[in-house]
Amino acid sequence: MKIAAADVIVTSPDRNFVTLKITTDDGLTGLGDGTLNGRELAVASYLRDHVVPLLIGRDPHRIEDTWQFLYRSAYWRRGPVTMAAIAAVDVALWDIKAKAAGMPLYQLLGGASRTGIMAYGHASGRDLPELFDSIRRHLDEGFRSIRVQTSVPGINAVYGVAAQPSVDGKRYDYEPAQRTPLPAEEDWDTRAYLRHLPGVFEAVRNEFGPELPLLHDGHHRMTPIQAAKLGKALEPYDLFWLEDCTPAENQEALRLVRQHTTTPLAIGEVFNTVWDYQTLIREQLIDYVRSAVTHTGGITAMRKLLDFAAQYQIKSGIHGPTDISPVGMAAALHLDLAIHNFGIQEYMKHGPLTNEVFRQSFTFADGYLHPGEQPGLGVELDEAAAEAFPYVPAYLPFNRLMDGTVHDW
Ligand code: KDG
Ligand code: MG
Repeated sequence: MKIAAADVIVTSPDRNFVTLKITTDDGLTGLGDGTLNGRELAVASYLRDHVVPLLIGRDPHRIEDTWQFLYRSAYWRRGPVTMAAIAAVDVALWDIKAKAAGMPLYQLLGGASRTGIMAYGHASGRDLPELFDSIRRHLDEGFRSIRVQTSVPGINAVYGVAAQPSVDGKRYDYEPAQRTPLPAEEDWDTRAYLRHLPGVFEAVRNEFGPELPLLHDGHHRMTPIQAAKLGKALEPYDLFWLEDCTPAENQEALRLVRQHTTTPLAIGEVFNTVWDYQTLIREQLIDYVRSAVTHTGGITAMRKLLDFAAQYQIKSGIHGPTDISPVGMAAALHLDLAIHNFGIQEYMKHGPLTNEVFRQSFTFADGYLHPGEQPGLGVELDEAAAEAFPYVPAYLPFNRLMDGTVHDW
């Protein structure tokens, strides 16, 4: 079997997505997700201009060889654009291999290690009543684990709060990339956030009881000592995890956080290789690996990363916001089902137009996702529908401290 064609499809139903479709001379097709929020066209060009010409004529079954070839022959290693492009190829080849075998992908990864994949949803509110309503709505939709984000008094716009106003007046729900010509500017005050958040979790525990798994995303905004203080303050509320408490590219910073708190820590949605985790995993400075299959070189690389983490009792918490396409989400679900050290899966539902373009076979019921039993990934791309939604420029926001200093968003 040979690769006969590889097409890069950029479509923007509810938001932008970059999809690679590989076709073999036998007529099999495979899909891979290369979406990088706010920088989509860089991956599309990397694929179209530099990777697609290298794929034609290759044996699609040689997945490891193709991965190593793309990683090493580029000379310029790592980085989100390169690793998203490699992920798109890798996942498309796994899709083809599983279709050729007539099996859902998780079977090729060793078969199911569990019957369902526990997923968490995103609840948020500008104040406690709105937050409680949002949590209740998520429970009604079947979620059994909930991420909690709230507005902070004195701050106009905070990451992850669905109902807060956007620059262009549209409601973006949990999608932070706004379709505006320039990135939206938000404000930030860490001390105000640290004062406010423990009270929110106290109120949520009082209302919903001790059992409900609760998560929170700090979105890279704290220094190590601030993160340590927050982790300690949240201990009475028994969080499932505190995510991205610092900009974690300084792995050593997590030693300080870890010394001070037993709140479990999750990190890595902006990471793209195992090297970003070396100290974090070896020194057991985190509890959950947050990388996306889409941004970390695909199934091949994520499997190795999660196997490395398993030796240190660190579990998966694969990134699954709406900027991961249904193709990337399906790849995550097959891996989640197969690995032993599964922790939890993030699940934000895509919009109705996205679901028209990407026909999916995964299911969600009573808190658990399942990738389904279709051969391959179980996602089909309706190319005619995709064509009806051309790319729309969109940017993630950024923020400034009260004195105007640019801060971590
Ligand atoms: O594109 C940025 C989003 O993927 C990110 O802000 C979402 O932090 C996020 C999360 O935990 O889902
Ligand atoms: Mg996050």
